[in-house]
Amino acid sequence: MPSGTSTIMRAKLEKIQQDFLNDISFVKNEIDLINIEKKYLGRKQGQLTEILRGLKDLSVEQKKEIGPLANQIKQFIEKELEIKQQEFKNKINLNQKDVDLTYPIDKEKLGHWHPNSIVQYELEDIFKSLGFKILDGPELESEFFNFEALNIPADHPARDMQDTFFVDNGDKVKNDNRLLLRTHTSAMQVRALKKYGVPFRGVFPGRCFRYEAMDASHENTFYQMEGLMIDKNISIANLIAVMKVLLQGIFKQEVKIRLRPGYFPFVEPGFELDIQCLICGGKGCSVCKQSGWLELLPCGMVHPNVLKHAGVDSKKYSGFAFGLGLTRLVMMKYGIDDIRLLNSGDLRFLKQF
Ligand code: FA5
Repeated sequence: MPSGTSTIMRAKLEKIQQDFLNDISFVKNEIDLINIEKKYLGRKQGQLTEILRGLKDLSVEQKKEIGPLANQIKQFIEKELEIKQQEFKNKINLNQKDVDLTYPIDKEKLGHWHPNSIVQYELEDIFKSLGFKILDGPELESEFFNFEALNIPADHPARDMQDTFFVDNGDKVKNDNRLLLRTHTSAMQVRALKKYGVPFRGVFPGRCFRYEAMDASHENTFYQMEGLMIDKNISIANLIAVMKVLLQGIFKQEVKIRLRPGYFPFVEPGFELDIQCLICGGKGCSVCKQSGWLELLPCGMVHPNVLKHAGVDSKKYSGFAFGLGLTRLVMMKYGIDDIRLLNSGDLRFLKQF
């Protein structure tokens, strides 16, 4: 065979590789793939097969030079074909068996926050900006933290105002303390002070329970958000300032409020902060019991006996606490005229938020 033969064959092999790379870049389906395989590796007319077949006519020297190159290109083509084949298989699995990627998403079915949570998180943001901690507390609470630590001993008539569900836990638990479903988030006051000490500012949102007759504004399960601020020289002026920031932040409109004396054994003095009913505009309806006003934010200056239970020196420190009716606030903010809708789980109602 003439000496220029190996140069020509080398050029042919390089062209085959180039053409193959070009062809494979346009492959769209498995049929294209089969045709390419035939074109280069087909037994009868495959371009590379013909070269390999011709190797036998070369001299030993030429075989040594062209043989390995031809085999290398053959392996390269086989490998590329295999990779492409696997890609097609994966695509078929994904489209036909597992998931239809083209199926339109039904936006209606996406979940969202419950209105209680929306308002709770808005409030938390307001209080965080005022430097308050956000704390969670137990719903199954001890009689001590729910009543005694709050200056409400066992025989105190104030217990009648917050009848609740006691848990039957057999014998009396540690410290003669029964467990109950907490009636208010005030149960967190002494817990928080014992844990963090003073000065302290924090809010405690959470679920409360009471054994009582249900109507448009009373549930047996509802949410409150307690607030507590203890420091040196805290007065009623600080309490009123914080209440104003809270109400403006949440309603984003002027709301009429009234402050009147209120009795709670754990504050002295104590107040009831009412807002004018936003359902009827103050005219009177079933939500405000025809009075035009709704009890929303009882509050007051923390009683020295509560501070004593928390190990805080009431001669040096004072402060205020409030117990916001979170569920009632949600009703006012969204114009909901029956509290029972909020726990109903009725999607026709919940989807509106
Ligand atoms: C208390 O629970 C006191 N712990 C509040 C407090 C805290 C006073 C700190 C002083 C200092 P009261 O029982 O009034 O107070 O409840 C507070 C608020 O929770 C009410 O104004 C009302 O908005 C809401 N609330 C009370 N009972 C129910 C109920 N059954 N259903 C829905 N909301 C209720």
